[in-house]
Amino acid sequence: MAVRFLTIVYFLALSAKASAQQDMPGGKYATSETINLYRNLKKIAKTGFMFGHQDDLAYGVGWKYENGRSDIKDVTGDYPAVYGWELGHLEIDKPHNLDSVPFDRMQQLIRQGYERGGVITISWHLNNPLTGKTAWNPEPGTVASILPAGEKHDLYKSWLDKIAVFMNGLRGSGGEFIPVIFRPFHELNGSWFWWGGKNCTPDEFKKLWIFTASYLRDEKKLHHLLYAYNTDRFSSREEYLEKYPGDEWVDVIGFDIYQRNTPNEKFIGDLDKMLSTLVDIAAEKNKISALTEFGGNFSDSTWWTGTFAKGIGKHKISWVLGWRNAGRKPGGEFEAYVPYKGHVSENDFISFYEMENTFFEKDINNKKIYQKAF
Ligand code: BMA
Repeated sequence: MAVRFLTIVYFLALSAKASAQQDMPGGKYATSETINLYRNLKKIAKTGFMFGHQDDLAYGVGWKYENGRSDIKDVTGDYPAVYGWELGHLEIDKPHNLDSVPFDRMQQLIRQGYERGGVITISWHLNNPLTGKTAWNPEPGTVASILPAGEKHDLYKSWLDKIAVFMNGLRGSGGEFIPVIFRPFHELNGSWFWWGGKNCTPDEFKKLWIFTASYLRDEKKLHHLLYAYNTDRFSSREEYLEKYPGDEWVDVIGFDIYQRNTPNEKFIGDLDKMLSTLVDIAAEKNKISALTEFGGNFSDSTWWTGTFAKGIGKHKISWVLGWRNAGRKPGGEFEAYVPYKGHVSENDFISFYEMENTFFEKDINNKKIYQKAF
């Protein structure tokens, strides 16, 4: 009896191992930290979601580059679990990104976040390679111009070479590569970026995506990247998948959502509906799902528990990323999405922090997410 029981346990263990072994990110030769991150991100979604913030360690409302400071930490006493960073203007050899974050400092802050066990995700508002203007210059024909045989293809490759240098510079204290969830060509169904919406065909977009991911993986030998495919608000599964480049080239699927003038009740419904579709697609394709960027009703003192947590509900997503706390910008506009000390929703954010299914650094620390037994 005992022998038979042990035999069954042995075969169960073997088959669990075999199926875990098959669950690999698209980057075929991914480093072990990257593979562990990929698998653990999926596990996390079963019990809750991690909270992330763009540029969290670089600046907040009313401060810049104070070592160890973070608006999230000022409010909760804890750091976020996910750190978002942005590479726009690396391609044009600027020493700092389009939001004035110096790239060398960014690398140090990425390392700090990683050493504390945080997850790193990077977006790229790259300039328009055809016109030399910004990412928001939706010149038709731009995507075609950078595909192989296009007039700007070599220029685009030289931009990817710079991305590779930056990514290669991301190492942990043991010399290992710091895994990065790379999120290029985001909000891909909107018309405001040159790669978005009707500014290119689905076929051109897919070719651009596959060229980019295969160039970074096979030519530049980057094996510590996971790829996030993401739209803005969408209204159907078909719309969401219109430009999906294929399972081999995508590890994470997500979308960005800003509440703007939408009333809370409607926003809860919108979020719930889109997350249902997203999570269904992720389950079908065995991908990680995430709310890759969000911004809510910032003047509502109970928005976190009263609206945001309700919209997320029980949907199985791995993380959410609040966009940057730029504060008062040079043009006079105020921009912030997560509470800072003294903000009206500070107390409600603490209640949100204390919810069982929201994970911050203390929930995922000691680099557990990069280890096998999570
Ligand atoms: C936008 C705003 C801009 C910023 C850009 C890229 O949504 O936050 O101020 O330059 O993202 O980070």
